[in-house]
Amino acid sequence: MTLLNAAIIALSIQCASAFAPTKSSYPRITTTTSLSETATAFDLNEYLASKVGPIEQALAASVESKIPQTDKICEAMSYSLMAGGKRIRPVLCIAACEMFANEGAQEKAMPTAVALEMIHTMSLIHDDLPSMDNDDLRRGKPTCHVIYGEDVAILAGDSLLSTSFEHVARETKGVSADKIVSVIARLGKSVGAEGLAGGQVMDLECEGKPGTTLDDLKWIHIHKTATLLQVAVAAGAILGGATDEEVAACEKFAMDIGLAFQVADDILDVTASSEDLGKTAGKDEATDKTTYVKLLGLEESKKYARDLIDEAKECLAPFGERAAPLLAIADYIVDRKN
Ligand code: GRG
Repeated sequence: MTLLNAAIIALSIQCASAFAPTKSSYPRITTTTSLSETATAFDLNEYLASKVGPIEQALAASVESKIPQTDKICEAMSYSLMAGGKRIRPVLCIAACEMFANEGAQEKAMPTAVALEMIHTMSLIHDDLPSMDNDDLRRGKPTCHVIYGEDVAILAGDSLLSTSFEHVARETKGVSADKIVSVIARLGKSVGAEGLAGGQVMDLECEGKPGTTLDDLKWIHIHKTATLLQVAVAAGAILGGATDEEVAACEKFAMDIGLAFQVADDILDVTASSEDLGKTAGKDEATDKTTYVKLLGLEESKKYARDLIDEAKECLAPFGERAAPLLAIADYIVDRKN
């Protein structure tokens, strides 16, 4: 560990509470959806504040150790799962479910919302490992392997992944078995070769490789980032009782916001501080990573992200005012500061 990394970790431990998942992690946005017929004043902050508390509670309960022998692995899982984070994927899942279900949407979607955050956290733990991105700071805290060692961190990630599927299967209530199976299949696909793992391998292959194209970059980010956001929205829609056609519209929406999410991430890497991000800023440039900012420039990247969001929002036009939370989250994705 370099002296600089040790200093960052010491500072981050002191500042950890500043990054805790509070309402203030989100910018205050009052958004008006631009779809003329459904224009709705919608307070995203109020919405997020009402969702994040129950999500945090469900997350904490999902990794409690039940026997002394599992205390260590559960502590490592909980350390990363409960380290903060914007909880975008769980919120998207619940919001999509609410768009279709007339009652009990949050209860129906919560186990999948938890599973999505478990999978996402697993990917962050593994992404930060010395053999991958080798990072010491995540969500404003030292990374899992810095605290628990590489061996336990790998196992904590693995355990979060397998527990995510178990959690959906065991805990989802009031939804038919075929819908639950469809959700689990989608979650599984989003992690494998056509999801996180495939995207990460392509990313590693392109690292420092001259000639990486926009198409390569798009493939990487669709699989590393957008696919899990897509599953979050599609799963919520399925659990809420959407038809196949409605699920397809949600998937198109989510793919666009997922890609925009990653373009925004590339932008934040050059425009935000490590303190704001809760992870090492400027890492992409330091490691000569191909990013949207590198290929398109800062201004063009901002325009691309905004265009994707506008396109995404059109997909939800058929759902009228019920789409207001998802439309507001779409705007937040490109307006966020961390
Ligand atoms: C082990 C099977 C297996 C797969 C993992 C390591 C890996 C393969 C993939 C890496 C995926 C990765 C880290 C993608 C980046 C996604 C991204 C934009 C993360 C930041 O998400 P935010 O901003 O973070 O939602 P918070 O902390 O707010 O949750």
